[in-house]
Amino acid sequence: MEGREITDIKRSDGDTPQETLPATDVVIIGAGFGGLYAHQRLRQLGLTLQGFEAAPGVGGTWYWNAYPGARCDVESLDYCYSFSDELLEEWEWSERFATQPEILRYANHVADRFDLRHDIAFDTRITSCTFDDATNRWTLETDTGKCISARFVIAATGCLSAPILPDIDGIESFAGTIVQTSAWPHDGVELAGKRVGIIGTGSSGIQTIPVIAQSAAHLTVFQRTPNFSLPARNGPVSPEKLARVKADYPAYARSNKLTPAAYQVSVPSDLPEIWSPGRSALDASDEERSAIWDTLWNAGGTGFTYSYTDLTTNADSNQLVAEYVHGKIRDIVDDPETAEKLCPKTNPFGTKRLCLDSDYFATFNRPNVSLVDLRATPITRITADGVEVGETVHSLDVLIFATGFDAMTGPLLRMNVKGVGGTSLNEEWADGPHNYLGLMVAGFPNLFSVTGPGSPSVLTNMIPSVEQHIDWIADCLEHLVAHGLERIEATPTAQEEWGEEVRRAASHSLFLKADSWYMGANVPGKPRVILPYMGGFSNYAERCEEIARGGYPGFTLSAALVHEPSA
Ligand code: NA7
Repeated sequence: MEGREITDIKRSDGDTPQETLPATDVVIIGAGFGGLYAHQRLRQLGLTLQGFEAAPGVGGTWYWNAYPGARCDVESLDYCYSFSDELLEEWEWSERFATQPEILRYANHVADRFDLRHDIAFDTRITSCTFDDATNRWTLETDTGKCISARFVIAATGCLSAPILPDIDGIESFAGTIVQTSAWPHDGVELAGKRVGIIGTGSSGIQTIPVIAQSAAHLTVFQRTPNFSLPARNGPVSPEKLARVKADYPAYARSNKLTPAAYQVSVPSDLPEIWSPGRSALDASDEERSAIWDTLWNAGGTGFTYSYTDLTTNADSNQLVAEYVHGKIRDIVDDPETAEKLCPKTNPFGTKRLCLDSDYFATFNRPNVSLVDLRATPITRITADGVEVGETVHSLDVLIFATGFDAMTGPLLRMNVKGVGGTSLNEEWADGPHNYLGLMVAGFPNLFSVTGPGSPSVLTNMIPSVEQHIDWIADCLEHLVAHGLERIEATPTAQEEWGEEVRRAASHSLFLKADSWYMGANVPGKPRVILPYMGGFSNYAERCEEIARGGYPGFTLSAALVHEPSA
């Protein structure tokens, strides 16, 4: 079972009469941060636009993931658009790490302020995209029976928007309420006083577990793999940082784009003087490391990971930091057996998506929370009553799936994309994604993906990253229009070389050792390859710029129709 099956999704039944919408220059798929900015930016080019969005509203991932405790783990002052100085100045974030409702309000504010909704068809999912080589146009179909022809398609479909439900025996027989964190009902789920179970302890599980534990009668956490998590230490936005950033917000936001993660992590002022950037953890004494890690642990956020340069490239440094975090877990969790089960030992530190939490480990000290170790005994089946693990049935009223996504490739592969000669993207990517710069696939002209596989995307601050991609795509379209060009596509050679570059950039990383969604390892049968580009955002953005300035080497640009349309 996959996708958002348990929510009410309309599906084209084949009998639905197709309504043909007026042809457009550009179709923008998705109205998350990427799609919204695409509307704003492309509108200035004078092209006709038609957007489609599966959800009833804007926000993308922040629309769907409305589970209790959902929060961004990039600091809110950095997690914002930089295209408008006024927008930067007027929006006030209330917390250091913004909650999902606040981020969704921000997305809605942007949509209203820049009047971005009128070209978007909501509640509409794209079910197929087919390229016609004769006319250089894409035909897209929707689950509402609509059909549209477009010169260009921008897939702003998100990286974590294709949820997966595990194939567990008996799932449909559960008599209580089943809910996914990735499709959480906006009118809430009644959890107070209920026996709640949750499967999954990735970022979503780790964020929601402490909040749900506060109201559930009992919360049973079904854990297959423990995860590394750092304390967020959330709170109000720090007045010092606010003053520093607001002194010249546009300059601050622009400088985010000059960094490897599109994000400036601030070093706490009380960091011991012995710390200096650019060192290996192995060059520090035990005392130095502890002092530095204690300070960064107490400061909260992802600054901890910037303590030394080689935490995710050197196995010995990684072991040291893993042991440090295990020590913290053992300090926090009262029951030694539970603490041990919560210590991640199967994946190197920081190589699966590192989580930020608010009292996650301490939650296991509550009398109404229990941890079930699925590594010791896997789930046998789901029954009407609850979840059966070995011989034990855990009776539940509500069962929550926080079981992740078919990351990065899933959203594109679920759209039934067919390029030149009817070649399917699913076949082209059967052994993993192939593209140039994470932006275009050879054989799929005029189709751009936003923060897709092969781009830095999920390893960066996503809003600056989507802005960079959309700006590049907009400049490219402007170039095509200005030069009377009809079609752009990546060359197979450039695509192959980029694939090499993506592999090279990851080759020294311990990421390759982890069973993570970065590696496609969370989806049965998915090829095991590194999905994001690890060469750093600023280098990548510079490379994209250079290619645009140089007249798009690695792409074939055609002036007219490649083939005359048949009569
Ligand atoms: P993740 O990080 O992919 O986590 C999914 C969790 O679900 C993870 O703990 C999985 O265990 C668990 N899982 C998946 N299938 C099963 C089955 N069959 N049985 C038991 N447990 C299972 O997804 P999230 O939504 O938490 O986070 C995704 C990203 O969103 C996150 O990284 C942030 O970027 C925001 P496993 O580790 O596979 O053993």
